[in-house]
Amino acid sequence: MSKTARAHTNIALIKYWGKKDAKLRLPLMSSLSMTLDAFYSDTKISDSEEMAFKLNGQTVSGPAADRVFSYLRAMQDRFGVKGELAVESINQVPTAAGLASSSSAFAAMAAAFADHYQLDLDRRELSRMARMGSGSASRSVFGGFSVWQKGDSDETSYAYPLDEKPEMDLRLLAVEINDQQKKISSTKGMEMSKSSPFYQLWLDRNDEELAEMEDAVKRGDFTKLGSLAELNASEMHALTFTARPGFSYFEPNTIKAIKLVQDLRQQGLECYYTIDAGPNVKVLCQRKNSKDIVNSFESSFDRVKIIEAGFGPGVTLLD
Ligand code: 2P0
Repeated sequence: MSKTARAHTNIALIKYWGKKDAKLRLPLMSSLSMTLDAFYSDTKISDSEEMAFKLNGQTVSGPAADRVFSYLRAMQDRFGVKGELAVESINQVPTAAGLASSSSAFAAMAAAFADHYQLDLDRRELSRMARMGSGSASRSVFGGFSVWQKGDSDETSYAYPLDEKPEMDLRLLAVEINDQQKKISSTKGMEMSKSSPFYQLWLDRNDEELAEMEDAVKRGDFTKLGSLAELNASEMHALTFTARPGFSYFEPNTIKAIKLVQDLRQQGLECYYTIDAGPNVKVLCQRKNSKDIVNSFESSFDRVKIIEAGFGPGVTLLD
């Protein structure tokens, strides 16, 4: 009897934004993330008469199902196993909240697949498998802080844990200011960004930014971690504005949230923003300030949903 695999989403503090190999999902840069406790995916795989995919109890068809099926076929080829499979997933991630649900989804899928076929895999192998489904999923195999080293081949591109049980006081406020589905997928946005005149600089800075972030994590230095994360996210979005043709994931309220974070910091409420491939803003802060920051957002925006998260665990099988 197959078990359900649970994986949590992660938020990149040093971001993955560019592929060297689209098929293998090999990145052009290493990335570092925080796995979150508040958002996760549960996935179970069982034998079936035909390939089937249910998400939150609803049968899925079309491109989303095709992506899952072609992933499963690729994994079957990889491990020399066969059969038709039914995938049942529950996503505890607000739809399009700007948190990559694909990170938890494919990490859980990889672990469920390994469990279904009783493959005895270590977490490095699971991370490589998850990477093939969605790049950021490679990092969700681990809890706390993890690093996805870019590597230069399928064998060498995987995530590893940096600190799975951090003692650092770090909270993330996921601020949902727009629940519309993003118009430009991450895969497409990454490709378009390569035309930015700053793209080479983005790649050249990766080693130094990663080393500095690792140092901030090791020393538990919130100020350094937050300011580096904010800078890295701003650099990523600068690529979208300066791509030819230019584009942006920002909405007017994204800018408003950025300015609010800057104002709060001026007022002594220390916080930093990071933003992924969508309009929503994630605020990094410490426990002592989270309530005041939430209150400021609620009084500055008409309709805003905020979910607070801390460190989450790596992928597990549920009993
Ligand atoms: C990240 N993002 O490091 C970056 C930052 C979004 C912005 O990884 O194309 O779903 O499936 O490998 O992992 C989101 O993209 O991309 C992402 P694919 P993925 O978290």
